[in-house]
Amino acid sequence: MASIDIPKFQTAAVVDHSGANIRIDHRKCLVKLECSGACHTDLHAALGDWPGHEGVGIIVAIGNSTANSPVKIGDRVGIKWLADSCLNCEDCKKGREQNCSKAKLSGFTVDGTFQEYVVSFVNHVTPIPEGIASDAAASVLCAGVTVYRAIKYSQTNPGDWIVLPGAGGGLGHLAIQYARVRGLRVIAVDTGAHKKELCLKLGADKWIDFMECKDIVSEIKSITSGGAHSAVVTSASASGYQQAVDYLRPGGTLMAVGLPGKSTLEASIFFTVFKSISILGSYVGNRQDAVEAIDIAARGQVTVHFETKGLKDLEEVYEGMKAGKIAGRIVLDMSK
Ligand code: 8ID
Ligand code: ZN
Repeated sequence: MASIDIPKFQTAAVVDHSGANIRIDHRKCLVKLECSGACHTDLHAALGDWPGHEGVGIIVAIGNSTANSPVKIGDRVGIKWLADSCLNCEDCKKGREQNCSKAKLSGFTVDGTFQEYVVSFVNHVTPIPEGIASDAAASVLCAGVTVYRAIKYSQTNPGDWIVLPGAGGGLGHLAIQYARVRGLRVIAVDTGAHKKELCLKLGADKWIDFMECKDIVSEIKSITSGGAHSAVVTSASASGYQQAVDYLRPGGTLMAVGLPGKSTLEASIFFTVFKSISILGSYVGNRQDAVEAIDIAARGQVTVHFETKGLKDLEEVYEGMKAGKIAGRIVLDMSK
């Protein structure tokens, strides 16, 4: 294994690392993390020892047998939820690497990015282009990739209306911007003055406060003259899904992204059929989605709105997330 400057001990969230020698074999690399975004999925999942899946850092060691590695020591790379996949199964070959039955998931089935060093996989780390700072890139790796892909497959065309329940959150505030890049008109749905200001600043055409608006369906139908073309739901609660089929126009698409774990999707079967509605699920993204999402951000067309905290502040970040107080994202600085 080739390597540079690897200390014996490191700081990690949740549990202390024993400082054992790190073995890096075939297909793996060791990344010294600079920062990591905190995603609501980390809170939903909160059982992994080292959660975190929006990391950016520098490769400091690489397995010996990776002569054909697409990355090298010194490269700046991103670590996403999908840490690795087999690349040979039907799902991988069809470009749904995230559905690979051998997929390894950062912070869930393999250690994640809330630590100083993480072992990752040379074929799946995302090269970070120049022109974007590491802290600004971090949340593109999950929040950005996820909404970029969901919007890409939302069956919308420039000028169409897209509704974004959860628009003021980590995923949602990036969804507003990726939707604008595709020429869509955006109705942002979330709550509170702070999120309203953020959504409108980022280019939402209309704002609806779901706590204040008495009739979201008529409001959306009136704004869009008959219904929205698509809804990409990134709310962390089931309530964000409730009226979506009702406010979509015929032929509209509901993209399910937010993951309130145990909830079921309530939709009128009659109107889903009668209005020819498509209901689709969208789960993170593949390697190419990650490259495309990060390139758009590096060109300055999408900007993560974030506040920086230290790794030690993780508990407080989770509290803020539970209370719905975080507009945009929190990015953890691994050196703090
Ligand atoms: O691959 C995926 N599908 C994927 C990837 C990453 C994250 C899915 N997720 C899931 C997360 O697990 C979580 O369930 O997407 C959801 C949103 O993640 P996030 O953006 O990281 O969470 P956040 O920053 O807390 O934002 C959620 C927003 O939803 C709003 C909240 O106010 C918050 O701004 N919201 C809620 I809760 N209920 C709402 C409602 N009824 C609502 N907005 C509109 N209407
Ligand atoms: Zn995530």
